[in-house]
Amino acid sequence: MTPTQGIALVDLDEDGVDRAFRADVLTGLRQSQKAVPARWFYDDAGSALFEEITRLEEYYPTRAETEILRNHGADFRRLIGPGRAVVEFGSGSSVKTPLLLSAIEPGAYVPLDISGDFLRSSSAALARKFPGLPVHPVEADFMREVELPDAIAPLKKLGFFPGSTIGNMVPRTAVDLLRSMRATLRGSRGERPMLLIGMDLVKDQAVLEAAYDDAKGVTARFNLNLAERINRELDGTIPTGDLAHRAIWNDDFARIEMHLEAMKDIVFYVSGEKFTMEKGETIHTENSHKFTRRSGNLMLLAGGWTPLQHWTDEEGRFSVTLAQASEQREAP
Ligand code: AVI
Repeated sequence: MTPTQGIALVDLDEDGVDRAFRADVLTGLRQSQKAVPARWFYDDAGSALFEEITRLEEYYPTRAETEILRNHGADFRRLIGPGRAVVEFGSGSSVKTPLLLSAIEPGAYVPLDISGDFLRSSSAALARKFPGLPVHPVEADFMREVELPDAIAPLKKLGFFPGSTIGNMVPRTAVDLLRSMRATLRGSRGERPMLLIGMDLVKDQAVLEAAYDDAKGVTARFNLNLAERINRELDGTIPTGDLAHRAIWNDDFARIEMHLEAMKDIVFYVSGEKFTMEKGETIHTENSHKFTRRSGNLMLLAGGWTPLQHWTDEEGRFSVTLAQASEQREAP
């Protein structure tokens, strides 16, 4: 894979339409189980709605992970040690990132994000909070191997991937990402990078379904915003009033699935192409996988990372795992 850095990440056509968005939507809507990749949730409206979700009573993951980061700073300091370059996959949260950085005395902070604007504003805020800490934002798609700035080449690396965003990927993609993170973080002198990763845990189905179908309807608006975005950006005519938000626990795959379900037979157009949905048919918009300590460990191992330590919040709802890049060959 070619490392990415500083390339144009959003490819717009002559009408200003994001080509990758259109391709993903049209391909997804042509399938027998209609599906649109969850990464397209996050336009400005979707990102603001996600922020609102993180503050909802029912949505425990953000609070539970913050509790872990707040309570285990001394462990992180002991196991990770000072002087590492913290490479965050995503722009960083104003609460979680400072908790980690103030616990471990890092040598540098490198946020990686595909969205340049958000990356620059969150990096500037962080640099103000930690004067003296070198901050090197990199605009890149972290799903692929990324070339890190030369300035941090001498430092050992710690990858930071909070939020259980790994759970939004199907296992094959999650393992591909873990492998490319390993390639991004590996040092030239063969030192083994570390990774601190958040994973949401399997729990009572009612708690999970409520977290993805809250009483105020914010998650429903977040889900429907995807259809509205298709209408706004791709000349869509989806009758969003005829779609209902669904959050369903899939026990075989240990994941919450979000869907948009047609409440009656509908016909609509996207970028000039005609689509139909029968009453009860859905567009699958998101998977949010939940883990156990063992299933999380297995996924890390499959991606080339050896788990070292695992923490949960007091109620055992969410986990943070510290892992280290596995030796190339492990017996047996
Ligand atoms: C970003 N991601 C980890 C969230 C999750 O919990 O899967 C996205 C989300 N979807 C609905 N609510 C929150």
